Amino acid sequence: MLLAEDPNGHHGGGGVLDHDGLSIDDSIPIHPMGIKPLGNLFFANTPNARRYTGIVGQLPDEMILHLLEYLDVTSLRKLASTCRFLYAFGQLDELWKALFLDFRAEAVDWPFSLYHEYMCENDDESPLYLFDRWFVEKMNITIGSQDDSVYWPPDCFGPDLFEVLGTERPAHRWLIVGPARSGSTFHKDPNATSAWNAVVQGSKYWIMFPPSSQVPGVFVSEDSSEVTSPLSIAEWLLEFHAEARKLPGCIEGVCKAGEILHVPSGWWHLVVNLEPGIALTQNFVPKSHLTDVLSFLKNKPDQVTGFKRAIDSPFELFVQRLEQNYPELLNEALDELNQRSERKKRKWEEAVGTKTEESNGSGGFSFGFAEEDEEEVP
Ligand SMILES: O=C(O)CCC(=O)C(=O)O
Ligand SMILES: [Fe+2]
Repeated sequence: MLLAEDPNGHHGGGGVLDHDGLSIDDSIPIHPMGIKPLGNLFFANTPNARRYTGIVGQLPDEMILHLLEYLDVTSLRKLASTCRFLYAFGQLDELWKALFLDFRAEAVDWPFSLYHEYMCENDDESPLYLFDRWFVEKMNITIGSQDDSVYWPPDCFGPDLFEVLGTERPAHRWLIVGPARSGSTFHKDPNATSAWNAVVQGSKYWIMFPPSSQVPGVFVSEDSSEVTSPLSIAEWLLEFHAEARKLPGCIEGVCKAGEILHVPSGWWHLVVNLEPGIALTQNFVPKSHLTDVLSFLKNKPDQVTGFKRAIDSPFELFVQRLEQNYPELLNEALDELNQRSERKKRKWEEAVGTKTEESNGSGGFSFGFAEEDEEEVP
């Protein structure tokens, strides 16, 4: 990067016209900060801004950029104000994107009175959202079928098989409070669990897609361990909503106070509060998705979340508890798990050609699509 003064002292307009009547300045716009490609250095007779950077100027551009990645917002601002050359570096989107994304992931630990004040007064595009995982303990309330219970999980979902883990089950229930515009960006719920979400007050807009969908504007790493949804909810809605709602399998709607929404295992969802609201949510493992959960715990141990650190193998613990409480269900689910991995193995062998047409009798090479609730083949 060469940062030089524009020798003619102008920034577009009034330049030489070529024979099509187009100004050369129009076709190759001058960089707003006067930055020119490094090759120009050899012919430049204008001042090179690198000269005024002191010791930093001795480093190659790539290394300066790399060093700047280590700075926080304040240091980056200060350094960028020391000279024109560093100011230009300090404007780079990549640096700010990294700082901004960190900032967005920030959590605060506030008393409720302060959060309530914030909730009533903020105009933020993506307001802070309250997820309290310890509300039962803090409020000393009872949940379940006892007489003094304040609520009980809806019966229609059947037994929650993670209950066999008792106090060793991963985090599974939250009280959610937030102002209008707060919400949850696209995600799948943890450990292939299902969830229900009950609106107590307010209303929520939901948009959901089946597990194997590619949601526009949401980037998933090859092993699906990382989901990057770089836009805020409002930005996603402006940029991608129209396109996304045309996709097959898209489901959207509004849940009002007193209504409960079911999020089946593996479904993508984005949620936004249309007004200030309170909700309760619980993650659970229904019989119909036991195989998905066992498969997740077994095959993606590095992506398993919410278990206490002391639990070495959530998969083994779950299998052991199911053996004691639901032996038949466990056998069925383990059989299904074996069948799935056999199917994957066969598809792989067909794809890489280790099986001949004769031996597999399938007519040769074919790519299948993952069944809807089947784990994607990494
Ligand atoms: O109410 C919300 O923001 C949605 C929370 C959520 O993702 C869920 O219940 O699974
Ligand atoms: Fe969720």
